Amino acid sequence: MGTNTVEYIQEKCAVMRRDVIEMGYVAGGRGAHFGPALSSIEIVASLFFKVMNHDPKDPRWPERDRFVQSKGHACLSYYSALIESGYIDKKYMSTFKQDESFLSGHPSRNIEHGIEISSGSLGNGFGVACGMAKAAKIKNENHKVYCLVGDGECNEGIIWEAAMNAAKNNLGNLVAILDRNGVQLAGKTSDIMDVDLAAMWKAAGWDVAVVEDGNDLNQMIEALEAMKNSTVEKPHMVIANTTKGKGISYMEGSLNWHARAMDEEQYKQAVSDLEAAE
Ligand SMILES: Cc1ncc(C[n+]2csc(CCOP(=O)(O)OP(=O)(O)O)c2C)c(N)n1
Repeated sequence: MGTNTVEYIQEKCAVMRRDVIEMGYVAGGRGAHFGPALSSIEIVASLFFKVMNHDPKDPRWPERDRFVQSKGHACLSYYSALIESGYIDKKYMSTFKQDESFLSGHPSRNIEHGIEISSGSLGNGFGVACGMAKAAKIKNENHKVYCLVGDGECNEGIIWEAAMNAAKNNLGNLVAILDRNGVQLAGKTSDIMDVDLAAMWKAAGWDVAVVEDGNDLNQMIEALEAMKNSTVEKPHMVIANTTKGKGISYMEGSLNWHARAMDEEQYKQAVSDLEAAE
């Protein structure tokens, strides 16, 4: 995956945004987490199409890098990456959130389709990712563990317990990415817990980098590659400033599109926004 050009990954991002809209619309009245998925597209695409060492044809390859989407409610960005990289056939898109589908509203462990762990209870996936990195280190395995967390998710106590433990264990094989979109479920992140996240992660003992625009593919890839190649024996944190709902005019930065059902008119507008951007 490491040889893909930025232009190629940019095209993948466009297709992934379209996949998010198609799957979310299929969910009908059950609704979908559109905003959290759309802010994280460039983060997930950078990992799956450039940074991570993995093989969609061999999902159980022991040396594969692991990805954990701790902000599991944003599963549509994860599913779109798994679809576009070949872990999941496109025919399953129409089953999102339907009864009996493996494409549930939060990721459910399914190694054959590239889903390493179940997640959705905020903070939990991050704790598991820290444990996976520690296990790899104990077993002298060379793969890395990448974990996507949300900024609202950092309000969870479990995050800090796991973060301090990862630093204590010098988990240089762990790279977390914080999707700093500034909006959580119940409001703006700054209105709920107004903290300096970079300072907090540094204080917890992590190697921290900040990406000015996490929806800019070049910036995202550069930061992730730097952390991947870093020899610093500390867990790594990339804080990516992003826009919730990125790419859809009426969703960008909105408090209304954390999760909800999409009607036909909104669907048509979303498709037209994406087509205009191409
Ligand atoms: C333990 C737990 N508490 C509450 C929730 C409900 N919940 C789902 S998403 C969310 C907000 C997450 O915000 P953030 O981490 O900023 O992610 P974003 O949606 O902005 O990407 C909340 C409170 C949950 N999933 N798990």
